[in-house]
Amino acid sequence: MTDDLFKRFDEDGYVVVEDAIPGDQLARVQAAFDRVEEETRPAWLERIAKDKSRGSYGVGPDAHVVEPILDQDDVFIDVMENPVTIALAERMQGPDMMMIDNALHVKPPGKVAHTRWHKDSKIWEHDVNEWDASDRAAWENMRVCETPYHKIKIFFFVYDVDFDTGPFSVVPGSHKWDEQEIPRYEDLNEMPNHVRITGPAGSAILWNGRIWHTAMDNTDDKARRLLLYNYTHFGQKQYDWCIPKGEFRERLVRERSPLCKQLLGFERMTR
Ligand SMILES: O=C(O)CCC(=O)C(=O)O
Repeated sequence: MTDDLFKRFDEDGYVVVEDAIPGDQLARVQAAFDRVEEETRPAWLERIAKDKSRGSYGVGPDAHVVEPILDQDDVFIDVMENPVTIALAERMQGPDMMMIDNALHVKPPGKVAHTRWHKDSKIWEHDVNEWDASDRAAWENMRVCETPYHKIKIFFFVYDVDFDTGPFSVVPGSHKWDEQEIPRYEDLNEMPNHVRITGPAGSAILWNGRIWHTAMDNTDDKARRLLLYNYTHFGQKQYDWCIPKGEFRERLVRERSPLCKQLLGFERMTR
């Protein structure tokens, strides 16, 4: 079962895991998400009244985005180190995973896609020669694919995402294609062989950052609500605004697990 999942992840460049967030935690995630969405909505509305441009993760008239999210509630840190998704991701990425950014993402009903078909990275693989001997040995013990991934993004469905809810969509297998240019389509649905990724609340999508992807128009009568986490390798660039600082950082250093501190980019955990 798991072997099949890793094979699909490697060949298709993405995989969906249902129930990644267990039921009791999902209720806490939803409560925290709803609160943050409510509290930040006035500022988002003010922004889009003045400025129609799109920023990071498509923030703008078609998407309400809050980043970073970790300092808004500790449950968002728990999701960053979700044991199910991290255990899967590190067997494709290696022992030195680190989070580089995170966001809360609301795509209100009736809004058009906040992005076009694109890929996030130029490369799909991590060069094992960039690791020291102990990381290379750890990789040999954990790996389930030939070549470690450079970047894995993990999106969590906070509420159900259906075909019409502007789902995150991909072209399976495109993460390994040589083409540098992605064809432009006015109608995003014209992309051949694309897949709209749907699922119930609590599901997670793990995907290689080089896969061709987009969001679709939200033609549903409900919002799409996701938590987004982006992981590369320890020591690589993190977005400064996503690095916890000051007293928040000190508390995390005192309270959180070695894995969490590695994912935050503070220090490598020992294995
Ligand atoms: O919101 C979406 O579904 C698209 C996300 C995206 O384009 C990205 O993470 O690079």
